[in-house]
Amino acid sequence: MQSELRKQLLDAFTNAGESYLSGQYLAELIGCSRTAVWKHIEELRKEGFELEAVRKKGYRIIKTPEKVTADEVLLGLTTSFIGRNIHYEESVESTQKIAHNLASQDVPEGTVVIADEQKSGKGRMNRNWYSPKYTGVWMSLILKPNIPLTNAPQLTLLTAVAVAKGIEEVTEVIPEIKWPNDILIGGKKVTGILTELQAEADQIHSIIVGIGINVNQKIEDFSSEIKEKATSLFIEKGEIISRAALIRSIFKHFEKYYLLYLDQGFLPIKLLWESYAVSIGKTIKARTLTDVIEGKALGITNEGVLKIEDMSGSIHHVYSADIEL
Ligand code: BT5
Repeated sequence: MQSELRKQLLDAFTNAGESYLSGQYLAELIGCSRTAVWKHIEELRKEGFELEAVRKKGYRIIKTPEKVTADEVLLGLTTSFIGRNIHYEESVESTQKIAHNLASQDVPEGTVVIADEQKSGKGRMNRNWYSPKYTGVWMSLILKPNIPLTNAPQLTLLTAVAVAKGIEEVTEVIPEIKWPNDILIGGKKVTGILTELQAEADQIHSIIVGIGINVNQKIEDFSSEIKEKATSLFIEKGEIISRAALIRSIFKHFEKYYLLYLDQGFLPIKLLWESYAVSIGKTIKARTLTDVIEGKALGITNEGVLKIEDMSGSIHHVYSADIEL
């Protein structure tokens, strides 16, 4: 985790924008010695930040590194608790696994695990999630909402809205959401969300929301298994996208919607979700663990449950499924 001093330093550079900050000013602002400021600036340089130092003016950051380290995400982050504690690793098996461990150690809500590569990224029901190095956003967010266990799936839908908004803000491409956990562009999957729980009886201890976004992959980077059905923001937009900027934007939207949700419930999130929904009104096939239901997707209930009307006119409530459009 980042030291408080480092966070304050990055916040100061965030607020300064293009302006220079002197070592003296930073030391006074943060309440430390100029040597301590200098030491942290040297560490940022080692991480790949380029800082310009001008005599009598001070420092400013002119280039950030390729990785999505905690420092790079924190520079420019405007949230108050989502993503404020970042656990970054270059390569992991799965960020979900690390987040589960952290969650049981009582880390603050909003703590996030971010990796530049996952060697065994997880999808739902033990499926694989391809997470190659430096090309995507692979992260797990720890939440501790005081909500009934049965409402936990609503957080998958809330996350989908926050990610869709983030993608839209950073790329100007408008994605679509496929219930419950896919974000698509042009019918191809760009993001998957995996929501897992730590709970006792019907009391939620933590919710771990895993988010995987294909950002800078080229078509040839996808394995043959998913080539036909996956896409990346680079493929759709035609330019390299800053992963750190995307993460910051998602955190900003997530915090706003999460606070709204805790205050007002699922309804406002439902309306936002519907504005991105791709399957509503269409004929779909829903594969649940026990059944296949084919019919018209009518929408989601006020609780976030999918409603399907089959050929005989019966209405089915679907809590969890894979959807074919
Ligand atoms: C998901 O599962 O879509 C949830 C994916 C969650 C991944 C994140 S990354 C950070 C965190 N740490 C983890 O270990 N996981 C989470 P599901 O709906 O079951 O979809 C899985 C299916 O999507 C696979 O069976 C493939 O067909 C396909 N797939 C795998 N990797 C993909 C990728 N990178 N892009 C698009 N599709 C992919």
